[in-house]
Amino acid sequence: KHSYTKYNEWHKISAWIARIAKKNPKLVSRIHIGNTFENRPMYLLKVGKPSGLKKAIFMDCGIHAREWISPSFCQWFLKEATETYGKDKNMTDILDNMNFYVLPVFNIDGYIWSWTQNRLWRKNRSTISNSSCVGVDLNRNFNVAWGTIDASKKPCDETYCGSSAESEPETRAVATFIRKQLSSIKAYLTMHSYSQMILFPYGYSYEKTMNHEELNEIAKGAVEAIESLYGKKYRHGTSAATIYPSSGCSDDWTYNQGIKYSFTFELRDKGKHGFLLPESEIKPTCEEIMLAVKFIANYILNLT
Ligand code: 0X9
Ligand code: ZN
Ligand code: ZN
Repeated sequence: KHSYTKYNEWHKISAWIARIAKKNPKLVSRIHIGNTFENRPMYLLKVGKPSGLKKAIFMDCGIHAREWISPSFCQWFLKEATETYGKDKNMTDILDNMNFYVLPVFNIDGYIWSWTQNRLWRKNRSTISNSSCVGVDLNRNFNVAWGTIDASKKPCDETYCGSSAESEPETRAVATFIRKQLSSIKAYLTMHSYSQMILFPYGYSYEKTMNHEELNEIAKGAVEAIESLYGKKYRHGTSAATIYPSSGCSDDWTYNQGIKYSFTFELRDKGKHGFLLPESEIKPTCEEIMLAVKFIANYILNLT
């Protein structure tokens, strides 16, 4: 039986992805969107009751290898969706009226590396010609202000942005899928750790977006929902002003593609354990983040 309160190795997550789709055929399906640098298949889980034209929310986890709590949340989300659909009124409402596209692990090769070779690995595992260093920071590889701020052109750096925007197969797979589904995708959520924040565009500039006030209100509501459960305080604000400015990030790219509700979550904790968050904190973290995701889903649902 799949454990949602332990960190799972990739081979377990991969088997679970196949199983959860098979066990819930009326609610969950598996979509192949591409392959990683090391040629592993990347699957999205599409969650929602099938019906005609529906809004959708795209959510990814594990773009950075070492941020293990992030894939744990995507797994938890699927567990909650499949176990409470038809029982919990709000979850039923949400999944009757919209789809979620969930990518449980964005950076599979890096995730495996963080289990087997280097727990604090961040990047993917692509090899680079003329360099012995490995890996591109996938959250610097999107085609938005690419290679400008807090991004390195040096392959040995942690924030190496790649040889060009979307140079990496993982980035390309996600960007291609989102471009194809732009008419339905209303919100984009990307899960990171750590520091307890809900961030929104821009990250590559201190300018405010067109709907800055609205994004701020949504993020505020989401952090209040989080605090209501275990009292954990998350900060909210633009990426540039709240965490630090950076370029080539997925949330800014989706925003500029027209997905006006794009958020980056930085999950627990605030540095005591950092990336090495103990397994005892998986359940409470996932529970509080569920409230924030449902808050945003309800907001999107109520848009006319
Ligand atoms: O630097 C990042 O990629 C994210 N933080 S992390 O510690 N998980 O690496 C923050 C990205 C925030 N979004 C933008 N700057 N657009
Ligand atoms: Zn991250
Ligand atoms: Zn602790």
